[in-house]
Amino acid sequence: GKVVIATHNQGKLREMRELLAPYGVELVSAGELGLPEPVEDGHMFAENAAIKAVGAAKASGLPALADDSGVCIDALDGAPGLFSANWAGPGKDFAPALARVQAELAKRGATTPEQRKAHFVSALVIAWPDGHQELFEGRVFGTIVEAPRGTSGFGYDPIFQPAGHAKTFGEMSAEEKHGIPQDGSPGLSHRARAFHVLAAACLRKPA
Ligand code: ITT
Repeated sequence: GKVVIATHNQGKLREMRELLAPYGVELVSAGELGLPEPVEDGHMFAENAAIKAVGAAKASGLPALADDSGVCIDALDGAPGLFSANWAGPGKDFAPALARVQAELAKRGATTPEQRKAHFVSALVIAWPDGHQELFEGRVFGTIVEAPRGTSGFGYDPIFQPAGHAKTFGEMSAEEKHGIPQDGSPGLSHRARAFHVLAAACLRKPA
């Protein structure tokens, strides 16, 4: 049956559709259903993902999948973390958020890659209308580069370079950022890795 993708973030929605494409699940977005954006007042990614998934499942009567994610920077004690979307401001223009990251790192004298370590987290919750829910998480470690590079992806992608790679997420194609998770490997991005665990637990590829 149908599954609601409980996000209002277009970049995320595109990636969630791509990651679910091999499974032939019929998807409908929260926006298409006119579902409201719930208040995300949890203290962990998993809590916020549950708020969004349970809210959408109850409102729609369909199973709903939500992703709560963000970038955690070691030198900033994990900021922006849960507040990754908030740093962008209401216009959702990411330039100010990227500039703020650089300013905060400069304030702390963090110039070397070692001092600029960061990781992305994705918490996926699938919830059913009766309130049952399951959580799957993925993360990817890397560094914050000194100046944005690339225009692919969304959010903090132009300033995040995953460990062992020469490109930022902003310089990668969607396929590179996902890391071809469909070949049985866990994938590269936090979201691809979370979907890899979700798929192993609940999804079957059509024969
Ligand atoms: P929904 O709650 O409607 O899903 P949102 O953008 O508010 O949309 P979050 O609260 O989970 O979602 O915020 C996550 C933020 O973290 C997102 O806005 C991006 O700025 C950042 N982020 C998450 N995943 C990312 C990725 O793969 N690449 C770049 N930035 C990412």
